[in-house]
Amino acid sequence: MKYRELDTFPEGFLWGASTSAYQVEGAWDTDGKGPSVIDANGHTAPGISDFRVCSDHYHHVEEDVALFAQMGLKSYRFSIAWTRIIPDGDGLVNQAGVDFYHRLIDSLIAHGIEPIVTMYHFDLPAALDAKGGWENRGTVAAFERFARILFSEYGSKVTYWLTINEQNMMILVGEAIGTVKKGSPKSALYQANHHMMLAQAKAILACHEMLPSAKIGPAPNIALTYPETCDPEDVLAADDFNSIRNWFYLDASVRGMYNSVAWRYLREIGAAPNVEAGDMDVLKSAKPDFIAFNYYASMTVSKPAPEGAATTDSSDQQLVAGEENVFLGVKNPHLPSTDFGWEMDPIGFRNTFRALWDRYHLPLLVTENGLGAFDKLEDGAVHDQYRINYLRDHIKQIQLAITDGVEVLGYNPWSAIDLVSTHQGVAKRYGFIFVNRGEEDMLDLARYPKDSFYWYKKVISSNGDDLN
Ligand code: BGP
Repeated sequence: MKYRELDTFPEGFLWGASTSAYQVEGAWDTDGKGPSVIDANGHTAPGISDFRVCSDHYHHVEEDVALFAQMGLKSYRFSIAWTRIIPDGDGLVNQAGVDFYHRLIDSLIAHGIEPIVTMYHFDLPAALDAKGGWENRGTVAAFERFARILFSEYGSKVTYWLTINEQNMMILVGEAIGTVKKGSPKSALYQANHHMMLAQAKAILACHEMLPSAKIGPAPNIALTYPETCDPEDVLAADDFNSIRNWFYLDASVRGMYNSVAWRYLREIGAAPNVEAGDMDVLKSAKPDFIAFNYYASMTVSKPAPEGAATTDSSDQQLVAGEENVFLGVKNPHLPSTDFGWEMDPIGFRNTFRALWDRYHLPLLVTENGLGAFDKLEDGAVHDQYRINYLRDHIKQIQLAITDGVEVLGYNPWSAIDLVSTHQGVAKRYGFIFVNRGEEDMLDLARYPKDSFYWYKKVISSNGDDLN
């Protein structure tokens, strides 16, 4: 539908930006921090940066927050490294780690920036992993304890809480992002998923009990799936993939029930988890206040390949290959791709907003969206017009979604500052601020605002009116 006039962005819209602890902080073993699965897996290929130094945000925190304030950010979405707070995941609390996030949060508040805290973004403590990780039901209690510590430490300063970042990607493509061991069987992954669902529910309940005015929600990666054609079999395959990739996670988080199509799929592949008596009551009783979601692009699938034809699992958050008897990932011929092969679909953003709103009727908070590109520093500047175009096209679609009647709380694109990508090093940059380092050569780690920084500043100060 085309409108003659668009609604404006609401007052108090959270124009922000995002990062995660393990990708931006560095200082991987500083001040008592324990190793996470990412540190322990040494998740990196030759010539690709590891996560030991990243953007060294840990040692540049005041400078970085001052730059965020200069950009005019109203919110900053970051994650807390579980291993800074509790180095082995369930033992003693590390005061230096606790103090670091107090410093960060205080500095944000002093600059008028709303902190949005992700409690867990891919970096499970390695010591818990050694005891079975999320497959071990004991990790649920460890997470609840960690959550309660965060609420009592930071609850008086933080209103917006996100439980688990991209739980769906950890299950579907965990090998690519380094959160699970190679060759983990699907039955183990989906058991881990059930435990994460319980852990999230317990955190939501604890948040509501301890902090009555705080707001908490899940933060999956949600991307609407299109059928390749109007062949009913393609439409069915798209519906199946939407259930398996998107609704399975949100139906459990919001409605406290497992999506029936996804559940049947799990039984079909022998991966339905063991659900103990009372588990579903816990899921049902925990009600999120909003849905946070990360969106990069839509997906497109067709009916599954004929029997015997080669299909592989998804190889990346955005590259979907296919699964025997279920669907086949295909390229969408209508969409351009980034330098890294991720399709770009701003209209798919609006489609995704509408689908989420229709299904759940909860306020929506965008916690990631952005363009990974090979940026070049030239005479102290980075001319990233391609990123401005990408962000502008997506912001226009948010305004259309708002006009459609969707309640949108804010937009926090990835990433506030350059950081290390999940599996493609520092060459794949997303930030508004350039960090001067290479894959293995740390250079001087100096910060340079990119053209997109100045453009976004105008967008924010005009509350989305000035997108040019
Ligand atoms: C999301 C993750 C982020 C992030 C982003 C970009 O899936 O939540 O941690 O890195 O995608 O992905 P990548 O770094 O692989 O380019």
